[in-house]
Amino acid sequence: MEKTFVLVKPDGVQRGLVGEIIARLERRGLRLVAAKFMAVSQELAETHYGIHKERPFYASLIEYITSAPVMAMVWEGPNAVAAVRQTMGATKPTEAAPGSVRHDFGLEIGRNITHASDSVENGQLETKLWFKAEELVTWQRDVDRWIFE
Ligand code: IDP
Ligand code: MG
Repeated sequence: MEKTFVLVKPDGVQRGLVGEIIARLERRGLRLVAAKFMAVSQELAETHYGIHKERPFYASLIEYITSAPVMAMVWEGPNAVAAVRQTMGATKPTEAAPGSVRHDFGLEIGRNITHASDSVENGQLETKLWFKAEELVTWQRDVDRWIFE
């Protein structure tokens, strides 16, 4: 089953949106695999956002993601990567589709509430970076056959 890595970023946690975001992913039919409420170290932040190291917003991005706790999660389902990116919406809240998390709760790109992996490969890499293998739960939901074809 395809897996993807999701973060409720510090602004989402501070604004009390953890439950709202989990509810949206559950309602979509995705299945929770792992979750961890945690502070983000400088080192973890820099590894996670290593790809953006040369970008002008890198320093503020690291400051943002380490500024308060985050809710780190892994979700799975058919096309989980694309489905979660769609539920979160485009990076820039003013370009995010109405009904998406970033549209419904956000205004600024630097306060866009969530992170979600952008490919299956990055989903695997990010899951490995944030979670130990034994923290991932393999399970069946009774409703799975009504959601997964
Ligand atoms: P994504 O989170 O939708 O995958 P990325 O392009 O991978 O977007 O950028 C990672 C994060 O960096 C964004 O979610 C956002 O928080 C921040 N970011 C991206 N571009 C900018 C910018 O131009 N200014 C400030 N922050 C930015
Ligand atoms: Mg990204």
